Amino acid sequence: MTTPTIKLVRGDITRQSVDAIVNAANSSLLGGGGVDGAIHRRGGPAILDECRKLRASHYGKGLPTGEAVATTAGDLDARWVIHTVGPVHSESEDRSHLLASCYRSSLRVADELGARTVAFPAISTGVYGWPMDDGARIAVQTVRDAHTTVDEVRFVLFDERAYEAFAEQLR
Ligand code: AR6
Repeated sequence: MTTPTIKLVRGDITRQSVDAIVNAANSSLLGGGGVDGAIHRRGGPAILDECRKLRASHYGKGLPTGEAVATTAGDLDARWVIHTVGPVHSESEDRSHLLASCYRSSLRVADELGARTVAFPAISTGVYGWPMDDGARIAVQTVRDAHTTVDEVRFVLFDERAYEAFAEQLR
């Protein structure tokens, strides 16, 4: 157990070559827009097949917010996709612990799988409305504090603003 090396990459998470790609999913596990849509499109139907089976066997009520579960990565250049459900941002309630839990749970699943390199998107900062600076702070802090057998965590940021927000946290 150690703390992983953190790398920042600007680009598309579905183009990464890593052991595990983390998906910012929703609790249905049946796909959606954003990263989720991109992963299912490029990864092909094997991922959705396994998600459906997981729903039937374990998550009839959906995967709870902050938890994570792995499937095959289908046609992606990875061994696994780890699906996690970020919290929807709220002005009236502090849900930071749930966002931190996404990163922690995903790393725990990665440990169980034996994944050494893991790519994360900026969970909850798209459709789920989390402010980018705060999302970056929680992501970097949580990974820095993690005890894991993962060697490298790669944050894959889609645009310059996201990249800068994460870079600021590493300065
Ligand atoms: N690679 C890397 N980052 C990306 C990519 C990509 N290909 N595409 C988008 N992003 P989002 P959420 C960035 O909306 O906020 C889905 O419908 C994006 O710019 O994908 O957790 C699910 O099914 C943003 O910064 O995830 C859920 O219903 C970040 O990834 C819901 O959206 C996350 O944006 C989850 O919302």
